Parts: sequence; C-alpha cells; structure tokens
Amino acid sequence: MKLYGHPWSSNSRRVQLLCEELKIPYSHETVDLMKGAQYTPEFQALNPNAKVPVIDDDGFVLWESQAIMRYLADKHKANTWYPTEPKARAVVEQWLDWNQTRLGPEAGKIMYNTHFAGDKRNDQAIEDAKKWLEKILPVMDGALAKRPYLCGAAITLADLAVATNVAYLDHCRYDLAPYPAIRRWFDALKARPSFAKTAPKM
Ligand SMILES: N[C@@H](CCC(=O)N[C@@H](CS)C(=O)NCC(=O)O)C(=O)O
Repeated sequence: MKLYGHPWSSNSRRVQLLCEELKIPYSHETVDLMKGAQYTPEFQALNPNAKVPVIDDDGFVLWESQAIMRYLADKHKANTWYPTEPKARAVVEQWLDWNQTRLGPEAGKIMYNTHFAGDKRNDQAIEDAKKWLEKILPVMDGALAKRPYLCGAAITLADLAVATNVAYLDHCRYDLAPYPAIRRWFDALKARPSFAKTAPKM
C-alpha cells in the first residue's frame, strides 16, 4: 500500500500511526506541500481536493484521513481499535467527528500560524483558536478523567486521530497544565513506539 502524506501533516500522521500499530506494510510517498506538489495533475488525479493523506491500496484509492483509518481497521479486522458492536463503534465515531469538527480546525490554525505561515502569520487567528480551545479541551479532559482512553479502557482509532492534533498543540508549546487528564493520556500515547516512528524530524 502507498500512503501519500507529509511528515508535518497531522492528518497523514494518524494514518501512519495506525499502519505502525497494526503492522500494515506501507510505503510513505512524501508529497511536498511546501513546493505545491499537491496541485500537480498526477496528484489531483488521486485526490482532486489537493490534500494529503491519500492511500493507494492495490489500486483502491481513498482520501480523508479518518475514512482511511476506518477502512484499514475494518480490512484488518482490528476490532479492538474499531469495535463492531454498535454502541462501542458509535462512541469511536463520536470522537472522530469531534476531532474533525471541533479540535482539528483550532489546532490547525495554531500550528499553521506558529510554524508555517511566515509573513502571512495571523496572530488574531491564534488568539481566537486559543479562546475556542478553552471551551473544547475541557470536554476532552472531563472524558479522560473518567477513563484511560477516549472511548473506555482500550485504545481506539479515536485516540490516534485526536492525539495528532494534541501533538500540534504540544509542538506549539500550548500549555496543557490546566488539563491533567489530557496530559496523562498524551504522555502515555507519546511513549508508544508508533509515535516515535512517525514523529516529524525537526
Ligand atoms: N479532512 C482532510 C484534511 C486533509 C488536509 O487538510 N491535509 C492538509 C495537510 S494537514 C493538506 O494536504 N494541505 C495542503 C493544502 O491545503 O494545500 C483529512 O482528514 O484527510
């Protein structure tokens, strides 16, 4: 399987993390986003959205990081990571949707404006995102105060997906001290070999 991604992309990293955790063989094809490689006709034939990640699994092409995670978990029968029992699965879906709609956009704004925007840096966007996080992160901290992982006693797709956005905050030195349960959870995830293996090189 080919995974088209970028080392600094949280969306790519969550797919890579899952591949490492499930020991799915893959080759990582770097799409140089800084040089606009996502806009080439070759890449847009794979993903007309011009975004990473994309997988090519023996001719089956799929984009959207969390759709890719679901597909791979189902394909490899990773039932603890992505339960088949309806209620257990629904809780994983809940946190995946929350990740895409609540946490991801704010973490992305902070990461982009802190590290990649250059002279387009928008300090107001960082401040606005931080304000939103004051509403968003307590929800996650409250959940993790009651259980080791987002969906219960076992690690799931949701933990990997959400952790890549928390990694952005961590990288931007966002202070997680007010959220001790998130800190504990994130430190445990960071200690997994998959996290070290997929960490972007500074
Ligand atoms: N919802 C998509 C988002 C993908 C996305 O925004 N990828 C970024 C990298 S983190 C990208 O490729 N950006 C390139 C661009 O916008 O030009 C997913 O989860 O896969």
